[in-house]
Amino acid sequence: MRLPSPLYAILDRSVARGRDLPALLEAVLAGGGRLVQLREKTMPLVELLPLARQLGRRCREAGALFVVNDRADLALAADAGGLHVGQDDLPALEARRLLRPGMILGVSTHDEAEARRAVADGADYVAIGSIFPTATKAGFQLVGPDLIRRVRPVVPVPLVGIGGITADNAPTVLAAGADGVAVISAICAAPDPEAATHRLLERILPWR
Ligand code: TZP
Ligand code: MG
Repeated sequence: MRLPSPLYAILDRSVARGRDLPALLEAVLAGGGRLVQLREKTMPLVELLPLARQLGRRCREAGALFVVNDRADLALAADAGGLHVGQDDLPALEARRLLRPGMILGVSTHDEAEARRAVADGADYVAIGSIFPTATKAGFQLVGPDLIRRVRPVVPVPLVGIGGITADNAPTVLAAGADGVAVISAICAAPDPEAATHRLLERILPWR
């Protein structure tokens, strides 16, 4: 599997400065983003499901891949294109068994062993982080770009760096061997999320 875009835009209301997620998604799409994740940790599922369906529909219309974070039930119910799980979520092997054919599965990892296991368990891509310090995830584990360098030769699926990534440092992550970068605050907290998306892509695309 090839990522549809080297920029993975993660929509998270908690850093979005009061903007709603449909508005943020419009900005991301207008800025050229084509790989989008819904990351929402606190909204009751009964409200989250219609929101996920709305975002997913809009992504499909725009030719973007829509991935749901954390919850396989939500990804399935919302007809998302994929699911992203961390080490404390439903194990990748179990998630893979639940997903429909064609849905993609991403797994967050923090060391080489986790990355290898993710692939063995059916991950279509592996996220590695936190690459840089970040204010977005409490208790983040700092791994640095060096972990990408070490995992790259042993993992055959696309690798995505995450954590503290900006337009300025994204090239460092790609130079270490990542296929893409995932960002939350660099887009969601930006004064102009459309311009931020565009600028990130501008910095990233020469590395493809
Ligand atoms: N996993 C590792 S770091 C991180 C996650 C979800 C937070 C990334 O957020 P930001 O704002 O792009 O640093
Ligand atoms: Mg999770």
